[in-house]
Amino acid sequence: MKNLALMFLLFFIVSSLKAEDGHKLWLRNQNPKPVKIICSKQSATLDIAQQELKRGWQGTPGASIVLNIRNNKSIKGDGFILDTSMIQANTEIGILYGVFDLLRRQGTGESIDHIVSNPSYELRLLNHWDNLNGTIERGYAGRSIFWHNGKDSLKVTEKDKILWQEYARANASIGINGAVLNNVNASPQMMTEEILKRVKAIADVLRPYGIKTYLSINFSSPAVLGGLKTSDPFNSEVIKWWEAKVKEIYSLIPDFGGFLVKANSEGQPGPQDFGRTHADGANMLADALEPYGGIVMWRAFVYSPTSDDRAKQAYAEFMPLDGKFRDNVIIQVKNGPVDFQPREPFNPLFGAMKKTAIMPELQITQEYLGQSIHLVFLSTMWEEFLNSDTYQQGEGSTVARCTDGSIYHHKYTAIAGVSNIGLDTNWTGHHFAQANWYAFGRLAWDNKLSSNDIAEEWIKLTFSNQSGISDKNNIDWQVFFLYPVKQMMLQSRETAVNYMMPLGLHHIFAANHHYGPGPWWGPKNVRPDWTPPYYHQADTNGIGFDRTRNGSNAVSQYHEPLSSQYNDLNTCPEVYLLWFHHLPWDYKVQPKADQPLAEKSGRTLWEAICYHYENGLQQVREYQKLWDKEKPYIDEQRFSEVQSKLRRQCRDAQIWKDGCLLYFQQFSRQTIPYDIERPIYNLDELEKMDMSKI
Ligand code: GCV
Repeated sequence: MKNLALMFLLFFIVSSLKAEDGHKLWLRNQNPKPVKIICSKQSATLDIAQQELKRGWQGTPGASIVLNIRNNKSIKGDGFILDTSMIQANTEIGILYGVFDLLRRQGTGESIDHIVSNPSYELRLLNHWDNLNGTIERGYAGRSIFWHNGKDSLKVTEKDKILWQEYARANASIGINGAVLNNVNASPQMMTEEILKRVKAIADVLRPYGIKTYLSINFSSPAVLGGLKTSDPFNSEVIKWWEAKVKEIYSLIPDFGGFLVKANSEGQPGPQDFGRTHADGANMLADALEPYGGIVMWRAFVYSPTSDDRAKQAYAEFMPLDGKFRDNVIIQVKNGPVDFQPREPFNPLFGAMKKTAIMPELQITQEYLGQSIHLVFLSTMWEEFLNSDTYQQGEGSTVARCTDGSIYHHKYTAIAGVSNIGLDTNWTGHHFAQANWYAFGRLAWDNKLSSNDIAEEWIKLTFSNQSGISDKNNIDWQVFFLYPVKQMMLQSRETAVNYMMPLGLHHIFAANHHYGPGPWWGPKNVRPDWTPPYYHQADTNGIGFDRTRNGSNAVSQYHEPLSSQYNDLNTCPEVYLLWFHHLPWDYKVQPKADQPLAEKSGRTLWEAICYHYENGLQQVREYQKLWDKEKPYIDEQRFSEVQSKLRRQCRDAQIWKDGCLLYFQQFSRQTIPYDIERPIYNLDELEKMDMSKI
């Protein structure tokens, strides 16, 4: 009888699951109820706010809600106050954010009782690494939604506009308020009149959703495009060229946000080409933008091929410039000192640059984390980063507090995420990669949110079949779908670290594409800091990069007590062991009671490495089993697409494990512990494999 009831319930659930392609993201607006809206003002943004309420209302049918723009001291910037029958904000966009938050709460079953919500960062931007020919650098979800190639590529079509509007809506729903439309490896062509006209068309669609448009610029545009003899930021003709260009941009886009600049990095031109500093270059552009309220986001992603340690360079180049930038310049710093690795300590510039505004740059697109194939929820990584204590102004000076205006008071606070979207129907290639877009927006709005809450919200909004989470049938859904899937998401980043680069290993990817393993890849004609052996330093004596005081001394860039903590093997967190230390293979990994991930007492480093790789692989296998069990709770299309990606992730995790263990074993000269499953690939076949196509 019990079985019959269960079968009936499953049949009911399955038959009510409509096919979904993921295009609607977390905004699925199922069965809205009628609502009365009272709003005394009219504008494009308020019209959208009202439409959204009608499209998604899940509260009492026929209830009334007042949209009230009235100043209130407890509301900051575009924040809002929510009550069951009123949304209050200082700005129109604040009302729209309030509407989306109210609908989100209705969808997840959270309370709506006098909520005051203010953004952590004033500027919350997506960076698109989209090229003018429609390709996307490190994009894994199809081509650009902004740029196409071929004839008529600049013609703005209805299809373009619909997509841009959907994009703007999704961003507004999570509080994102800026978009840089082109790659930081920027083409000078970006500044041509015809391209700027298309930028204007995009800006016009994004504007009512509160999204400002920004552009990446190429520092040598005055010479390459303007025909000047130089692009020296001190040259008066160059200064005039930029002033005229900025004027032209603002005549088309009056609320244009400003420029993002990658200068003197990975071959991009910059002020150092003319003997000037980053500050000289940034300030020249900042002066041109200042009369219009525009800003410059100047990236600190710099490293030269000759340095002894790439991880030290941003700090070395930028610290001496602290206090030399205009107040409309923000230094954009990647979370870690190397490059968006599966795990890095925070970049020591955070908190250290006190007289200059600093903004974190996170990577939503999974360049180094399995691209659009592996299921990796990045929120836990960003939470770990934001909560890292820099100690720069005493204990509790977390990266979040050093960048959001709590500790230092600069003109702007900002955060950016490198976008993972493209023309794929589901926007992000992998259905679960949508959660990373969502999580970035939520954390940019509130940097104290937990990944647990973000994951739970996202699952409810993205997969729940019934509206109104309080429905009693949902107990089954919560126990058998929500909680296990949430656990999988929360664990997934650690899993990827395990099967890719545990214990502080980093940048051991195969060449260029950064997908599969390539710890062996080190051709003589390639600059060493682009090859894995530079980072893992494995030899018969041991493995790891010595950044202690006896090594590159990168530890000195961190404030005490961190500097000594990282320097000392007894206190260095295990997760950063091989980031900061070069250790012998038989080093006994110390148990550290306060670390949840601590190794078992008495394991050698070699054994610990082996178990991490094995655990990573086994964890992905568990996800595969878990997902298969979720079939009754999810529509066929999304179920099978995720299932197929998980199969590939399992195979790739196996390749990572076999490749890394067999390669490092040549140096450790020790057996892989016998309770670990044996490799199924040979090292020589892996070394020959094209790791971008595994
Ligand atoms: C846009 C890494 C990536 C590059 C990227 C660069 C950057 O090196 O591999 O594709 O270029 O970072 O952030 O500028």
